[in-house]
Amino acid sequence: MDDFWKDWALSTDRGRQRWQFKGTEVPGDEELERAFAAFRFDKRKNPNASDLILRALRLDGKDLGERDADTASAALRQGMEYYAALQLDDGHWPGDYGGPLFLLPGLVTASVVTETPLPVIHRKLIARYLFNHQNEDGGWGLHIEGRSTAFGTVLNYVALRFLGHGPDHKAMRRAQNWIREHGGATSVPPWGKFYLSLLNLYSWEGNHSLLPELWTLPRWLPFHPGRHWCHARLVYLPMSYCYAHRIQIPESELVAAIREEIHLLPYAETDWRKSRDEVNGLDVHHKPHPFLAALHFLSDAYERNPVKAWRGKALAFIREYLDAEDEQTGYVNLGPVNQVINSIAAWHAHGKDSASFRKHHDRWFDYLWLAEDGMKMNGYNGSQLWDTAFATQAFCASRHAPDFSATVRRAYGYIAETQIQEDGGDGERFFRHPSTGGWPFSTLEHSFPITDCTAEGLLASLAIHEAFPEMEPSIGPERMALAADLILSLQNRDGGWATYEPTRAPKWLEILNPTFIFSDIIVDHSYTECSASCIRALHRFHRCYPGHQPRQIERAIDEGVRFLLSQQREDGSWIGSWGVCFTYATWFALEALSTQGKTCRNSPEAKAACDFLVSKQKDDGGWGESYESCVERRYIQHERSNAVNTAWAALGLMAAQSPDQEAIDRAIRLLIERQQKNGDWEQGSISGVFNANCMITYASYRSVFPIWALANYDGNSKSEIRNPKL
Ligand code: LAN
Repeated sequence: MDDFWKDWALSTDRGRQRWQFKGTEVPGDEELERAFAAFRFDKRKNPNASDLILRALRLDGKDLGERDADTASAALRQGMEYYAALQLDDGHWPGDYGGPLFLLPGLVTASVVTETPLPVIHRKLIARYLFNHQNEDGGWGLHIEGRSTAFGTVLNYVALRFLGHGPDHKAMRRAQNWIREHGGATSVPPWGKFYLSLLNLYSWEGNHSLLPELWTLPRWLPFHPGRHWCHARLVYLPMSYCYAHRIQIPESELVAAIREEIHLLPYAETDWRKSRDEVNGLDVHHKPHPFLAALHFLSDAYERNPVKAWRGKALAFIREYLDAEDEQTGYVNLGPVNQVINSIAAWHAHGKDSASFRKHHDRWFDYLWLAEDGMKMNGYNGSQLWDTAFATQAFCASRHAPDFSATVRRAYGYIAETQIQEDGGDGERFFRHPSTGGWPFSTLEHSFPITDCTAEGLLASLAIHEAFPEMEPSIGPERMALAADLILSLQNRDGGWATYEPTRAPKWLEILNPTFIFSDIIVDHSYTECSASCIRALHRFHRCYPGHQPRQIERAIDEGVRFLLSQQREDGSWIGSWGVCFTYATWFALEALSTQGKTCRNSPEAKAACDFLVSKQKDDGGWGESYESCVERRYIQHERSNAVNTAWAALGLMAAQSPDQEAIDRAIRLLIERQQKNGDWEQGSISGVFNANCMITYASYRSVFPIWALANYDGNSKSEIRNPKL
C-alpha cells in the first residue's frame, strides 16, 4: 500500500467513525495522484466506488487465501471469512454510506458561513470526489448515478469555487457551460436557493417565506410542523431560523465573481420575486400541489410585515428546539442536512467560540467518508447498527456459524450497547416518541430509534440466542420486551409501521411538499419494508417469550399482515421505498408472510410474488434492478445483474418455498460464480434510496445479502451446485 494511505486510519469509538490523517505533511497533487492510482476509480465504468481504502487498510497483512469456491457451502464460508475480517473491534461493520451529491455543498456552505475552514487535506480530497463525480456533460446529478440537474451542478460548482478552484480550470469551465446552457442558477430548486442565499449568491427575496410562526400554532392542527416527518421538520427548523435572520456572508471579490459565473443576468437586475418559482425542468421530480402556491402567496404577503412579537416568540421556540435536538443527539443531529444547518444556527445564536458551535464542528467529521473516489459526505453518521444487525442474522443463519462465534460475540456487544435505554430530554415538548428499548440506525449517541432498526436489532439478538445458547445473553428478557413494546407503540392504525414515529398527519398533507426534488417527505406513513421487519420481529419475539403481551402481539401481527397484503401490486410485487426496489420490498414481504405460514404452497399472494420475481430473472440467473425502478415506480432492468438484487430475490423465493427450484439454483450459481477469489463480491449498481428520487450507497450489502442467501440455501437445499467457472 502507498505510504499516503498508511497515514490514514478510521478511528472508532462505540460506533463513531472518523477518518483521521496522521501524516504531518499534506501531499502535493502528484503524490496524491499516485496514491489514488492504486485504486482506479472511473465513473464511466461504475459510479459506485467499492470502499477499497477501508478494505485495503482492514485487510492489510491478513491472509484470506485466494481461491475460487467450488460449492455453495465453500462460497458461503469464504464470504463469511472475508466479511468477518472487516469487522471492527467494537463489533460493528463500517462502510461507505455516500451517494447523494447535495450534502458536501451544505458542509462547505457551513464552513464558509461560519468562517471555519476544513483542513487542507480534507479540502483536496473533497474536491477530488466532486471532480470524480462530474458527469460527462459537465454537470452533477442529485446522486452519483443520476443525470445532471441544476441543483447538483450549481451547488457543486459553487462548493468547488469556495474550496479554491478557479473558474478557468477545464472541468470548472465545463460546469459553468452546463449552468449557463441550462438557464443559470436562479433555476435551482428551493433547497438550492436556500444555500445560495446564505452564500450571498442569491437574494433572500428569491425564497418563499419559511414562516417560523407555524411552530407556535396549536398542536392539534393537522398540519402543525410537529406532525411532519422528523427529517422534514428538523431540516425546515434551522432553515427557517436562518431565513428569519437572513444570515448571509458579506460580499467579496469571490462572491462577485461567482455571481457572474452562475447567473445569466447581472445580479442587480435579477427579478428575485419571479425567481422564487423558477425551477429547472430537469430537477422536477415532484410537482408541488397548486394549493401550495396559495399558501406561499399568503405567507409571502405576511413576510413583508411580520408581527414582531409573534416572530420573536416563534424564534425563541425554534432556538429552544434546536438546542434540545443538539443535546439529545450529542450534536450528531438527525441527519447530514440539518447537522450543518444547525451548525450555522448555533454559530449565529451562540457565537463561534461557543461550546455549542464547537461541538457541532467536531461532528462534521463523523459524516465524512474516505474511499477511492475521494472524500464524501455520508447520508447519516453511518449505518452501523443496521449493517451489524443484518450481518449477524446472516451469520447466525449459516451452518458455519459456530466457527464465527468470536465475530458474533463482538457484534452482539455492539448491538447490546446500542439499544437505547432511556427517553431523552423533554420528549413531549419537542415532538419525540419514546425511545426506550429501541435501536437507532447508526450509533447510541444518535439516539433516534427507528421502527425497522428496532425490529432488526431485536431479530439479531434473538438469532444470537438461538444459534449460540451458551453465549451470555447481554440483552435479557426485560430489554427484549422493551423493544417489543416499543414496536407495538409505533404501529399505525392502518396496521403498518412508518419509519421513526407513528403517522401523525393525514396523507393529503403531502400537498405541503415544496421541495420539487423529493416525494413522500412530509408524512411518515406506513411502509412495506418497515412493516415487514416489525412483523418478523414480533413473531420471533412471541415465539421466544410467549408470555409477554400475547394478545396484543398476535393482533398487531394480524393487522400488519393485512397492511402488507393491501400494498401488494397487481403483478404480485411490492415496491420498495428504502432499497432498489421491487426485489427489495418483495423479499421483505415474503419473509414476513412466511412467518404466518403463507408460502407458495397455500397462499395465492406468495405465489403471485414468486411468479413476479421469476419473470424478472435474467438469462444469467441473476437479478439486476436499475435505481430508476424507484423513480418511475415500475420494474426497470439494469443491464448487468447485481449480487444484491439476486440475493434478495433468491431469499424471497426461498422464504416463500417456491417450487421453482431451478430459478433458485440458477441464482445461487450466479452468486458463486460472481464471488471474487478473496470472498468479496463486486460493487454493483446502487442499492439504497430515499424519498423516491435520491439514491444512497450500502457498501455492506454486497457481502451481507449473498452470504445470507447462500446460508439459507446451504442449510435447506438438497441440490449440490458447483461453480460453473471451475
Ligand atoms: C435513512 C436511512 C435508514 C432508513 C432505513 C432504516 C433503511 C429504512 O428502512 C427506513 C428509513 C431510513 C431510516 C432512512 C430515511 C431517510 C434517510 C434518513 C436515510 C435514507 C438516510 C438519509 C436519509 C435522509 C432523509 C437524508 C437527508 C435528506 C433529506 C431529504 C432530509
